[in-house]
Amino acid sequence: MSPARGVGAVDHVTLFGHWICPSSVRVSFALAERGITHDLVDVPPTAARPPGYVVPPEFVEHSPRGEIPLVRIGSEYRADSLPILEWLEERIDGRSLLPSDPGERTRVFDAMAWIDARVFPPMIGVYYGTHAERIAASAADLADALVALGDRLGDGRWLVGEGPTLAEATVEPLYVRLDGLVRLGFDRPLDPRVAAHRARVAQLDGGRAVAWSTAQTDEFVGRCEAFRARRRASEGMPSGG
Ligand SMILES: N[C@@H](CCC(=O)N[C@@H](CS)C(=O)NCC(=O)O)C(=O)O
Repeated sequence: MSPARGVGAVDHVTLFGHWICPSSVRVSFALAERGITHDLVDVPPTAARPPGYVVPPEFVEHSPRGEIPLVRIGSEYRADSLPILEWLEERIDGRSLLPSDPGERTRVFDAMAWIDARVFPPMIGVYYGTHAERIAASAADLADALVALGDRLGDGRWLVGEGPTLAEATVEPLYVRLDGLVRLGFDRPLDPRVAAHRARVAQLDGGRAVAWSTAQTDEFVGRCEAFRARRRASEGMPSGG
């Protein structure tokens, strides 16, 4: 495999991650969008591991919380998606997802933190919600967050500045699972500015690299429905509850 621009042989990039994990998708998006050649070591989240799956010892040794994504560059490791995105920018030259203007860079980091704090919790609340009331409340919170995301976009094409940035990498995992979220109870209309942004991001190299097939959406929905059923059964709730 030939190294990407700016990456020396000793700085080869390896991602330990999995397509269903939103945090891994952020990193996969950025690697593809920046044209960084890398290896993928597929490490499914615990809940998605097939019987007999053996976690790679290198992952166990270097992942501080046992979470994907984990990235290795040369002999160094980093965990946690947002710090990984920043570290990749520092370490790997070439196509960047950070503007050169310091004020705009700050706006990108603010947008990333805002998406993580405001959009992701209700998104996770929808798909891990066990009971109808919790799912509906999360769907309402997610709809509000996506209107706020639309306000951030305004009539712009990108979240910050004139082109895609790490803010797009941060939000893309929501966009790839949105069809699945609708099937899992996100029954609110999508802000049209967000819908247009989603379509724009899907056209990027990064967006194409992490897009889900119908089979992947089906698997995501099936896993979440099975999780809900197991939870309800363990709580002794009726299955419709
Ligand atoms: N804050 C972390 C969250 C990472 C995370 O929650 N990863 C999940 C999978 S999406 C995980 O590895 N969970 C542990 C497990 O499945 O055992 C990040 O942004 O990278």
